[in-house]
Amino acid sequence: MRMRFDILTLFPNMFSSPLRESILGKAIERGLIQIQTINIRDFTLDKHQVVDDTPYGGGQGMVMKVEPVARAIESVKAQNSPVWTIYLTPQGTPFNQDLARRLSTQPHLILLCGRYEGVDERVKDLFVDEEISIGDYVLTGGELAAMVLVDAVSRFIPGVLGSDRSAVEDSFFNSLLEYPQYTRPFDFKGRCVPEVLLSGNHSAISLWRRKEALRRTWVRRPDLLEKANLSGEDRKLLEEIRKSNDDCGLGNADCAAGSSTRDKS
Ligand code: 4FV
Repeated sequence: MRMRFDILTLFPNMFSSPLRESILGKAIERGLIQIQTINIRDFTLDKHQVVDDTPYGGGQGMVMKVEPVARAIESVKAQNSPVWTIYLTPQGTPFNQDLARRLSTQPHLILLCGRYEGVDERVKDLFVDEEISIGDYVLTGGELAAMVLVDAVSRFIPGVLGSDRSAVEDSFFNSLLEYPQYTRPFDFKGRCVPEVLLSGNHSAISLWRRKEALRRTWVRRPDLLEKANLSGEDRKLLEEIRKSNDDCGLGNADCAAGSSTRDKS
């Protein structure tokens, strides 16, 4: 399975390097994903190539004109179908791993990047299938949001993460935060790697990792615990974590985070 992204933007050069490096770069070389940038300004008909205008009703800033965006979208749709058109905007559906996985089932996405105060509302009425936000903050343009989406979605394309890895194992897959990771050296400034990780006892290791993922999620993102599908074992571990937290009476983070590294100093 391969996936195509057509990115409509006023700044196509922004995409030259970020999407050509490392994993995504290799995925493009291997034809697993195709990324095409389209300059909306190329779809203006006037000699000044005007793409924005003042807002009806007054107010600050400029609005992207409907005609150039409409022509650009129609040019992509004319060559390909089916196409699912996404507009990146703070007013959109919050982007997350579940949404990334769903979008990865689409063979072809158009990503429309806004600038200024955004696009004329009629672009959304006539052409946009879904509005998506990468977070509750305002960017200068939708381009960075489009890159985030391309990266997160492409990880679900078989082969993009390499044969042995699949996005299915990721944290957030079962909406828990990742457990702590360690590599050599064993002892850094007196802080040592938890011995269980060197024990070779795989069930003990996966139990330790599950408990640390639950602990970290409980401490940092209790909202995720609500929607996590927890097993009976998980609930028992969570009880131990809560109890160990109450017993030591220390602040949440210190105690809850206390168990991972042992200070040898
Ligand atoms: C954004 C976001 C975002 C708003 C005005 C572009 C900017 C400008 N896009 N998630 N947050 N877009 O801030 O997706 O047009």
